[in-house]
Amino acid sequence: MSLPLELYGAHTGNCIRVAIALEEAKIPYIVHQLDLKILEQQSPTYLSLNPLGKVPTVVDRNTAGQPFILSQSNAIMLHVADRAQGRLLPRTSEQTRSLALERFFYFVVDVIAPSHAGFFLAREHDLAGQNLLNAQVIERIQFAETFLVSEPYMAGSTFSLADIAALTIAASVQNEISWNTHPRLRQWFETVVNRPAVLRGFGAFGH
Ligand SMILES: N[C@@H](CCC(=O)N[C@@H](CS)C(=O)NCC(=O)O)C(=O)O
Repeated sequence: MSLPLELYGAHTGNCIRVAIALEEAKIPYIVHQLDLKILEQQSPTYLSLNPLGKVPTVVDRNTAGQPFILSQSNAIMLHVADRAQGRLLPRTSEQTRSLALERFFYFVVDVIAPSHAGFFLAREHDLAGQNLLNAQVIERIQFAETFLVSEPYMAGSTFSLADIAALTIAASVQNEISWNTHPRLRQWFETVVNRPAVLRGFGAFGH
């Protein structure tokens, strides 16, 4: 039997996406919670795992106990999907898998990345820049209404990594989304946000 995977992180979107992926994949894991406010991510012990001092980091050990370490949330999600026997990335055909990756990267690159950039602009008091990026984020989330015209999930008939990426960013700006004019998006959000594994993933770091 393999050892539980160890997830180091905090209550941030990058870490929560990983926790949801692990929950959906039914992979046993242990949480090591870091307090970013007191810079636990800069402790020598943590830096020995992730020299960049960022969260998340996972330590996945083989049966002999040898550690395999990853510290990019998106790479971790793909690693989890590889172990999830099709639960997070469909294996029915190359096209269904590629479409799931297309939509996953849409949310990661075109929505989550500008949202992070807006966060840094706000820290520099560049409110105009932050507002511009924030408007782009909302517009692009709402564009996902078109992904849901004939399928219930972001990349087709089954829940995938694309839904995990979409739902954490949608949850973080849910008061700014025009739900009434995007009924499919609303229906999708209400369904996925209440999945038991998603609820457990959101709660993995407290709150
Ligand atoms: N590329 C990394 C980014 C990780 C990242 O920026 N993590 C932030 C939290 S969302 C962090 O560790 N912040 C603490 C710090 O910068 O000290 C990933 O997606 O895993």
